[in-house]
Amino acid sequence: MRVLVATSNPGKYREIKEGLAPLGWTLFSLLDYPFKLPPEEGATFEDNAILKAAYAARQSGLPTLADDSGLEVAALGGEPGVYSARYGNKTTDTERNVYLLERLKGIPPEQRKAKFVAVLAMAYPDGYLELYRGETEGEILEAPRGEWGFGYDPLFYLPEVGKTFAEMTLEQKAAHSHRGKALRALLEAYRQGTRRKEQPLSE
Ligand code: ITT
Repeated sequence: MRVLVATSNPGKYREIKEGLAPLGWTLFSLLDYPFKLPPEEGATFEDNAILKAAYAARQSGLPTLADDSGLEVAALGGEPGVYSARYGNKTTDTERNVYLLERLKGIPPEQRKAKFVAVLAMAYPDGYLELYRGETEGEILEAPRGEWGFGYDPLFYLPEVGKTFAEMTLEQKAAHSHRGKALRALLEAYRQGTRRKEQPLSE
């Protein structure tokens, strides 16, 4: 199957490409279909994932996978959530990490629980779509650790592994991450033939 992976985030694209490899699909990216994704106006990860996948499927005429994801920090009432990519109106990952650390200043380690969420939407040009969700719980450190990954990875610590996502290899991150879990749910659905066709898209 020929599938468009509609993300402008290279870190996400790399992880999705690795995760989908066992299916043997021919993947295309927004470099092959250079249009801009629509503004993310939804209130939930699901809404935004659908928005991106449905739009890109219509534009490209290909089955299209989009990912909407983010970090929910309990002590900040779930911030930055769906605003993770533009938290504090900052433009780079490093600035957003500094901003997050400022917001959590003075909050002790035991109150720095956080959750990463990823929702994958697979939209077909004929108007059907599927949703897959993955979540991973961890803690926000007081200073960044590690060089790999992207986004908030250097601050997101998994106590059971003793590493941040940025200290893990691509394979190790995939084994634990929100995106890895959502991708495995998709993989299983396609392998077992239990794909859920959720709902027709509205025009
Ligand atoms: P696309 O919409 O083009 O896919 P984006 O980066 O704008 O790219 P989102 O709107 O879904 O995507 O924002 C997700 C943000 O959440 C992302 O920019 C990171 O800051 C953060 N994020 C999501 N998954 C992450 C991960 O695995 N590691 C670190 N940060 C992550």
